[in-house]
Amino acid sequence: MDGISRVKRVSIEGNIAVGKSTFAKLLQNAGQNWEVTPEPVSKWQNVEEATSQIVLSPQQTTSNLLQMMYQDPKRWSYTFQTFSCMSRMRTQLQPPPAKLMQSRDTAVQVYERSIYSDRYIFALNSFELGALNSTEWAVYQDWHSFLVEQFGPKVQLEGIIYLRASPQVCMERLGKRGREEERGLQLDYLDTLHVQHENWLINKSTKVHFDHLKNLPVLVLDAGLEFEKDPEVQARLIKEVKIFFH
Ligand code: DGT
Repeated sequence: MDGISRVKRVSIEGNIAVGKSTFAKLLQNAGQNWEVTPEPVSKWQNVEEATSQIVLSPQQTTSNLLQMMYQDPKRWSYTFQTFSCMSRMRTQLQPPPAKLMQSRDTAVQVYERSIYSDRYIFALNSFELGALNSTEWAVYQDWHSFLVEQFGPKVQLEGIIYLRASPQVCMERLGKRGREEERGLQLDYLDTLHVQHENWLINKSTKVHFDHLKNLPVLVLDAGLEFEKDPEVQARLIKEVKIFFH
């Protein structure tokens, strides 16, 4: 087996503000054999800075696509999904760092979310809420399937960690962190995203289109626990992950 195929690729999934980044940092610190690639939220908050080809004229302001999407979902959700999925695709296509490939023990590359939650959580939800119309949803699915099929094993995962918490708990955490763009978010929206996560990862009732996703191991962790500041809870959760992906 070569170095790349020995590295397991795992994504952390869960509702907005459940604590994916916090948990990812814990995993990163849990050992040499774990590498985390954070989600590029800052790219969505400043599109031009993220795209090196674009030169701004002095009058032009930068685009905060996250904010635009929340302010006018019908106008901007499709654009948002193309950009978020493209940035996730880029992340998943990057080869793992050398230290993981040289590792003798199980090495794990961890992503915060994935091209699969882009589709089966957010794009699907946006379609069901009417923020993507049926044409946009069809076009999205067409290029998404095409890219996943073309890239094949390079963008496949070996597992998912689902940080599961009630939408109420996520709403509280969202309020505490106070991200400007999310100010107007309502509990209803987190409810719909919670249902999408449950349908995909627990009930398995979401219709997925890729064979490798159908039997993907999913580790469900109780993220309703206050793990951010409690070292005992952290140690317990990390142990569960290590046993699962041994
Ligand atoms: P964490 O670490 O669990 O607190 O996670 P967050 O909330 O920092 O990260 P995430 O991925 O749940 O979402 C970041 C923001 O971007 C949040 O306002 C939701 C939004 N977002 C992320 N991905 C998508 C997407 O594919 N579509 C849409 N419409 N919104 C997205």
